[in-house]
Amino acid sequence: MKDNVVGVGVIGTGMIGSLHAENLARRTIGARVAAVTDIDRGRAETVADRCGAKAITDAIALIADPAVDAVLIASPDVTHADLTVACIEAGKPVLCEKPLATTVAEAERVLQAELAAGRRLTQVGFMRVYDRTHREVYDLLRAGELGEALSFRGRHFNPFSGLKTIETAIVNSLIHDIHSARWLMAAEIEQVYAQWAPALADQPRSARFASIGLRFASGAIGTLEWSGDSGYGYEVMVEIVGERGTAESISHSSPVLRRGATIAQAVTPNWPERFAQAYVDEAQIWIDSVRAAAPTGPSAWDGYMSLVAADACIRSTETGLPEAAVGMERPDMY
Ligand code: ISE
Repeated sequence: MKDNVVGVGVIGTGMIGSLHAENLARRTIGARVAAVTDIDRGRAETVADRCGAKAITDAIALIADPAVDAVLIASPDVTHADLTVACIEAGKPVLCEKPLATTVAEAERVLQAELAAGRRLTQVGFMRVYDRTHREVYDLLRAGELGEALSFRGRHFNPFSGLKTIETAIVNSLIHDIHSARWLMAAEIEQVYAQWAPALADQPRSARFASIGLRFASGAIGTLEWSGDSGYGYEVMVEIVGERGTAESISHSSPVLRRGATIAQAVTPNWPERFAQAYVDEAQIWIDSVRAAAPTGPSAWDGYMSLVAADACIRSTETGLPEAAVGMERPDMY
């Protein structure tokens, strides 16, 4: 690290990768984008030019590059586990976009790599923990304002962004809500029951809407509601029912307009707008943790246990029954 400035290598310069690169280059103190790579070389060159970085053709070469002190992985989901393991083995801190992996076995391989390294190097991109409206609910819960948490409700409605299978909806999108549930309820998910409505009648594993029942190790229960085509924009909210009341996060911060016998409120179009500040805060907190060599935020364990619950959800869609979510013993390191 030169002059205590973290040189970050960004792998993947699609929507989320280029957003992270811009945040690291322009909105983060103590960081610079040293290198970027993408299988689309033109896209990598464009982002590299914008961020004053070099474009490297290969992800493994980027991880090994001496100018790269830490790595941000925003490449396709199936590449996350291998690239995270490569960062751990190179001894470089890594912020891996969710999901940590696409299977439990792959996520466990990342855990084993960190256990072999004897230290946490991985943070997983569950950026909702940095969203103000989620943190306000978290703080109320941890302050005991609601008493014991009895139930969790999560709503995650997306505008249409292409046909998704129920597996992709769970592993790529609902993985956020699974982590939010574990994080806010401070309890692992023990059992799930997944139901969904297909997007296309002739493609039964396509997903338009999903509803997932949860039971936590604490005995609390919950539901996750997901849409792949909301028809009105992007909405993410959580609601916790406690012994002494409920806490609901605010979904929309825009003004409520009353005019012509109508009440209206603008809805954020999609996740980059809804979580713009959360991504900036995630980058700054990650860079601060790298400079201090003090890992923070969602860990590889969170990535792994979220996948354990996601895998149970997929099994539930196959059996049509509630399924148990059972992970490995929690290592002391987490
Ligand atoms: C996307 O990858 C994200 O991470 C967004 O936060 C989520 O809302 C969206 O459904 C995912 O596809």
